[in-house]
Formats: sequence, C-alpha cells, structure tokens
Amino acid sequence: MTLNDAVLQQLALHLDSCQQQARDTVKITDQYPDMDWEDAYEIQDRILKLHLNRGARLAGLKCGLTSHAKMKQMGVTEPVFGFLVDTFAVAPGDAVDTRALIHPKVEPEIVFVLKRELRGPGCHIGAVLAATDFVMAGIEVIDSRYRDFKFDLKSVIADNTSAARFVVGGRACPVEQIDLRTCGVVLEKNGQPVTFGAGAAVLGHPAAAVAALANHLGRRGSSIPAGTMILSGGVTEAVTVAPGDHVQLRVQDMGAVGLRFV
Ligand code: OOG
Ligand code: MG
Repeated sequence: MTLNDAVLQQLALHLDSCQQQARDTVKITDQYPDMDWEDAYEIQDRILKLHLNRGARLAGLKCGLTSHAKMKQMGVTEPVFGFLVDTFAVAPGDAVDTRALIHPKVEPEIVFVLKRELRGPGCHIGAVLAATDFVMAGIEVIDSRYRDFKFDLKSVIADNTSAARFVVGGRACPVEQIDLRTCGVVLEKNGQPVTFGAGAAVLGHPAAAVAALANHLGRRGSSIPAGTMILSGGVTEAVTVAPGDHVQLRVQDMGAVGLRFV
C-alpha cells in the first residue's frame, strides 16, 4: 500500500460520486502514479462499503478483461476483478435508463452460480466445474467512470472494473451438459448480430476466469462463498449502446436474454 487512509477514502468517494452523478473523470493514476495493486483493490472495497451503507446488497462478483478481444480493445494484459450489487441488476427485457450512465457498453458473458465455496490458491478449472451449480447467459453493461473509457489496470480496478448494470437470464444449464469452450455466443443489437464468439475466448475456458478470481481472493485471505453468482468476463469486445437500442444475447444451450436502453 502506498496511499494513506485519507487519500484512499477520498478516491473512493470521488469515483463513487462520479458513478452516482453519471460524471466522468480523469484516471486516478494521473494524480497518483505510484499507487499499487493493493491500493487499487482497497479503493474498490471502500466503494463497495459506500454502496452497502446506502442499503445495497452484494449480488455477485465479476471477472473482467479475461478475453483477448477485451484486452486488445482496452490496451491491457491482465484480468481484473470487481463486485456487483443488487442496485445494478436489471430484469430480463427491462429498460436501462441511460441518463444514469456516462457512456454505456454491453458485453456478452457466461455466468456461473456456485453450489460450493471456492478457495485459492491452487484453484483450477476442475475445481470450478465441481463447485458450479449451473451456468447462465448474462449481459454486463459497463460504464467506465474514466473519460473516453481510457484507463490503466490500477485505475480500472479502483473503479470497480467499470461495473454498472447486469442482467442474467435464459436457461440455467448444468455444466456437465455443455462444453463451455465451444459454446457459441451471439450478441444482437436492434435485431442485427453484431459480435460472435465461443466460450474459449475467455482464458481458454470461462471456468479459468472463475479459478483466477478464487486465486486472487485467496491471495487476499478470502474466498468465493457457496451461492455466489460470477460474471466470467466479456467473450467479445464491448458494444456501444444508446437510447432506443435493444440488445439480445443468445448463448448455445442457455437460451437468450435481452435489455432495452431508454
Ligand atoms: C473493464 C471491465 C471489463 C469484461 O468483461 O471484460 C469487463 C472495461 O473494459 O471497462 O467487465
Ligand atoms: Mg464484463
């Protein structure tokens, strides 16, 4: 940790207020170039506390920048991890109010729900599959609080990995019934297919992203509790959306889930 308590809290309050007021900011490493990974996750943890203090509940966890397409789109090289609260959740088919967001984009994701705790280090794909209750289709709406979505890894971690809204739906599918590597993903915008992929785009196997999350939490002395929902990361690059758009995600064997933007 390189930042003191007062600076960590000030940065958490700053990023949180940018999210609450749909206002963008310059990336925080511009002012604090020496901040380290611990500082970044500590700021994220403090933002979670601000949500909880306002009455929100933790709804799940997310992995980000787990696909080559996303790493290339954002110019970074390593996965990041964040949280989801219930106030980010949207019901399938419902409208997302873009006035509460800065510059939303959507991502097709494979969602895991665990039946058993996962604890790193040493967590691997096999352990994840054994602990998974079912997988589902999910759309994440990301909305970086940084101007023009321009950030480095530490800045985006502090900003809770751009998390803003999410929807999960379709058909809950037991993992033993599908090959998550070859499982096809089609994202449609306004009725037109716009991005395509297969599960293997996410670290070779989407369960590898969940294992990476468990190992990350293990290094910080915690674990992924049984029952946790986890977004394993965008399979393709993220797609910009505007008021009037509707998006529909189809995942092989997992049905479809959609959202509208107003
Ligand atoms: C960071 C969040 C990335 C994903 O699924 O890759 C993410 C960003 O691109 O703004 O959620
Ligand atoms: Mg995502």
